[in-house]
Amino acid sequence: PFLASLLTHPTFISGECWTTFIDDTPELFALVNSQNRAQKLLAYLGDLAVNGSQIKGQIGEPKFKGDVIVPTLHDEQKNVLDVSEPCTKGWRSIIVEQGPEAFAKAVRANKGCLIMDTTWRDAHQSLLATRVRTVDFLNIAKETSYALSNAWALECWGGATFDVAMRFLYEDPWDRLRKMRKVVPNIPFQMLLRGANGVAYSSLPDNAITHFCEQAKKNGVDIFRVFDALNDVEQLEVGVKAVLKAGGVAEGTVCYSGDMLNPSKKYNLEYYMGVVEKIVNMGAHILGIKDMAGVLKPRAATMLIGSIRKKYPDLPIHVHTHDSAGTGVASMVACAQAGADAVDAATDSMSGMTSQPSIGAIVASLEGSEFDPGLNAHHLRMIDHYWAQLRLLYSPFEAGLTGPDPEVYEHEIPGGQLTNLIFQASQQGLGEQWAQTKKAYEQANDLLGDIVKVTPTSKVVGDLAQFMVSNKLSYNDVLEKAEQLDFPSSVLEFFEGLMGQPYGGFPEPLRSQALRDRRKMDKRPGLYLDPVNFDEVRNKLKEQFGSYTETDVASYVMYPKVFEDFKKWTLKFGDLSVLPTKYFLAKPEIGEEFHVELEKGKVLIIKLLAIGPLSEQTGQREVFYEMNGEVRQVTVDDQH
Ligand code: 3PY
Ligand code: ZN
Repeated sequence: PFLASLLTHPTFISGECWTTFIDDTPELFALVNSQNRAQKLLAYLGDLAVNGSQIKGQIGEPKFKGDVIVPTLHDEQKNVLDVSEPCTKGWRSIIVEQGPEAFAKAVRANKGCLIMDTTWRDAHQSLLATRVRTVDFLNIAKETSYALSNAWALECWGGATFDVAMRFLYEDPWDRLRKMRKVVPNIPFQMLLRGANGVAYSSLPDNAITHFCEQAKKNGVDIFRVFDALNDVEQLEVGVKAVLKAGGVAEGTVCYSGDMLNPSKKYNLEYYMGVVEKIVNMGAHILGIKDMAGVLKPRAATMLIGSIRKKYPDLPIHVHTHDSAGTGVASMVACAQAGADAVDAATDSMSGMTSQPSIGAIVASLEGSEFDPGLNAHHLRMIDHYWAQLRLLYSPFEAGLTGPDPEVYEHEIPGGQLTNLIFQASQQGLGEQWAQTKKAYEQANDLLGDIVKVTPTSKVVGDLAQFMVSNKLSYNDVLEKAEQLDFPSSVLEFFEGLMGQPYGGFPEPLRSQALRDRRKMDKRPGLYLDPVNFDEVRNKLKEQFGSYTETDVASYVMYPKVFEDFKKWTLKFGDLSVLPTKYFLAKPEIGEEFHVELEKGKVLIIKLLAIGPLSEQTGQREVFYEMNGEVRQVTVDDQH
């Protein structure tokens, strides 16, 4: 078709000046570009048709086979709400027009307890292995801008979504952020930043964090929840300072671990109040309390939030939890009553268990009280109809949880990790081993000195637990054989000090016996690491990929190998974020027609016609598609 367009183009026919032809006729090259994209897309679809989905962690095909229906919202007079343009009313305007301090003041002055909806980040991270794709947020974005216009924020970025987007979904996380921002201009966007670890699994040079936060703010993040997995305030401060420099709202966060109500436990009220004081002194705008495992019982919530509220009457408090033991709603209600300004919840069909507690349940519990979050319960239910379908569409990533797990009070496994570990155990057919893993996790935590467990330290405990189970090592075996054992690399990194300093110090002699002649950092790692040479990175990317953006630079600095692999993948298959999830995860039926919008106004109508026989000589198959009425053929290596 390119040649045909060229040969029939009037300028070409007229034989006029060829040298300006290229510049004056961009439509031909746009055509080549979209044909290239279409060809790459077919390469992916062909591969999927022959070899099945290669998406890591996918078991089977989606349970949802139909077309996802986007619900209609109604206003108070029961008229259909026009959502052709996103809603413009919401808390974000204060951040944009008056800045972070004004936002902090305004939310503190607000009477009710606001809600942050975590559906776009933590809920799918904790239930569906972080696999929800950009297109599925965008399809409900405008409706969400109305239904949640009075929300504190949408948590929609950071945490594991950053690397999973590139690693497993072949999407650019920055592109996701920019696209979401366009269609939700009114609700603050919140991200999760792992302090000096950025969105990676161990510390990076300080200037990497500064650059990352600057880019995140520029591309659409408003509020940054910054935590350190060990509550190491020096590590935390690296993140908070970077956010302040970027002009973002800094939510300095203390991670809640153990059981404050139990006097024999390591982390008590005094400990938490000490960390809070340091966070306040850092200049954070908001205080975050992060209960990553869902072990903050309602009575502890009352005590903790009540004490902080009493000491800091002007400090906005925002609480995060998981519903692992089933107490999430009760705890969040207790937080609201004790003086929290905002609590976290997820849309009903993506809530509960390892996810956040249900938004509908919290709204109903606070309705009509002085803590009413000010959300429209009917609109929330409509949005949830969409997510109920999506939950089934992503069923291949379910961990198969069936109910709350009060054992979390013992093992303290964070929500996101719990599903991951169950998933791994079930994938290996090790149901029995799962009970052992939970026990081993508890023992591994004790061996490491009862540390605060959240990414990346939770991975350290999890890796040690799996190491103990697979090598049949008891607690005592680890202590006795430490000098001979080849510990997992995350454990060694933790012992080196690459994740910061644990409260109460490292366990000795285990640390020295495990490290042998490896280094020991007794200060924060950023003081040992050379700063990133950004010009060097830019040159490297230009050389390797021809061009780069500043957000590519940030991705590369955070995850060099993952970014390179992602770029190579897109060179092969193009930008797959446009493909509806149903056809990203499974092949269509023969003859089934579907649409892909490559870009605005450029729609491909695709139909799978046939999958050819296996060629004994080449090990390949021909796959035939119809694309916008033309038959197209792709040759695919059969991996079976
Ligand atoms: C993350 O760091 O990704 C988390 O969700 C921690 O809770
Ligand atoms: Zn969480």
